[in-house]
Amino acid sequence: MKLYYAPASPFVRKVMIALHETALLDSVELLPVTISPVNPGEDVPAHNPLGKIPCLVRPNGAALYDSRVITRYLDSLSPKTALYPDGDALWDALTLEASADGIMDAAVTMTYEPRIRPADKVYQPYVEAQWQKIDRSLTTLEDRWMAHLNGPVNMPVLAIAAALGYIDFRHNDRNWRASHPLLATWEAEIAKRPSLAKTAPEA
Ligand SMILES: N[C@@H](CCC(=O)N[C@@H](CS)C(=O)NCC(=O)O)C(=O)O
Repeated sequence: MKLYYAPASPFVRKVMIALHETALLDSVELLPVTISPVNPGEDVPAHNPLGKIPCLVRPNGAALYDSRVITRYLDSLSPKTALYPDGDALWDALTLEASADGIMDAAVTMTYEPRIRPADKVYQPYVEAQWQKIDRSLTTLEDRWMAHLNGPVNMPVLAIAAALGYIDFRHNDRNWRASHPLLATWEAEIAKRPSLAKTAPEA
């Protein structure tokens, strides 16, 4: 299998976490790419018309995207691990993962906005609205999801940790820990897990 990859992408990190958790890292060739919404290059769109990573190319040449499809595929290849719960618990788990992905989407948009637009075209209220999405989500995690986060470690729980890691990596100036102490305490502990420690983005 081949994975179109960039170490700074939180969505790619989800896949890397899943590869560590399932012990499938050796079965994947990492293909580093540098892309952006205005410069997708040629390789990624040839497999994913959306031009986004992560994109996993299976041995038969068929591509899988997006991150939550790839993580579920990797889980299916590894019967000994359970990255997703069975039964009714699946729906909450998928909603938690959607929260992580939504936080990442907003945080990645905040990163792209000043990088891609000329300085005089950056629309700051749009950037602030992205942060509000994140801030509301972190509050909701503390209000409603701590039991899940402190329960069995599965892919959605790890995805939340990856989302917080990306905020630290790109938007540390927002100081999210000050207003979300429960999450801060939780994050400090789970960040020690090898699949997270080995995939942390480096400045
Ligand atoms: N929903 C997608 C989001 C993937 C995504 O936005 N990846 C970013 C990199 S962090 C990307 O490829 N951006 C290029 C673009 O938006 O065209 C997933 O879960 O994989």
